[in-house]
Amino acid sequence: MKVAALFAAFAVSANAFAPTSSFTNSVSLSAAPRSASALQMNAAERTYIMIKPDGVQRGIVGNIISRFETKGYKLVAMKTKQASQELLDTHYCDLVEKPFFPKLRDYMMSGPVCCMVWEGKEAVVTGRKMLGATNPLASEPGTIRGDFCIEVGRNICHGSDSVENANKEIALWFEESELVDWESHSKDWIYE
Ligand code: RTP
Ligand code: MG
Repeated sequence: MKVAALFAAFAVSANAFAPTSSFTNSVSLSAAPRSASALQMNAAERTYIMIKPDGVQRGIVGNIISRFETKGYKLVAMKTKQASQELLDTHYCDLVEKPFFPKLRDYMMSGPVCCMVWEGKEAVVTGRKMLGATNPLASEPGTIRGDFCIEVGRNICHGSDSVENANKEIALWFEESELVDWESHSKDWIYE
């Protein structure tokens, strides 16, 4: 009997130190302005991040992955790929009429790209902040472009600019079966 009581007491105290379940508890314990489903949707937001051929050639892939990992985002898919002209025409469909587009397409086809899907709360807008401004000379130090490049035509990494475009780009570059739905063991240490 004494052993059982001791075990029960230990279970209660151990529970006090355990991280709480992220989404359900944060919604029920606080007067959060968003609904549980909105919070869950937000935490599952996905962005398409693509390291361009210069980033791959210069060996910056690991550093960029590390930034997204250590921020707390979850890697849902990753692969290297040689982009085709058709794929790039679709991906940059809003830029095909721009005078710089032929150069952009040649640059993007000059070697393999590294395609990734990262998931987490506000992944799209935060991914863009982590990338920095399109022109690397205008990018803040500490951002990917601010730290690693100089020219707009060699700006090493792409990031989706809206949730809508992220979903389109993910569907363009990945098969549905390549997106892995998994639960991070760190989630309760990243989200309250
Ligand atoms: P990205 O799509 O690659 O993430 O870049 P972004 O949103 O910051 O910029 P966007 O306007 O979408 O331009 C796409 C890429 O085209 C090249 N660019 N060159 N020469 C130029 O004036 C010029 N402007 C844009 C850059 O590589 C830019 O990232
Ligand atoms: Mg863009």
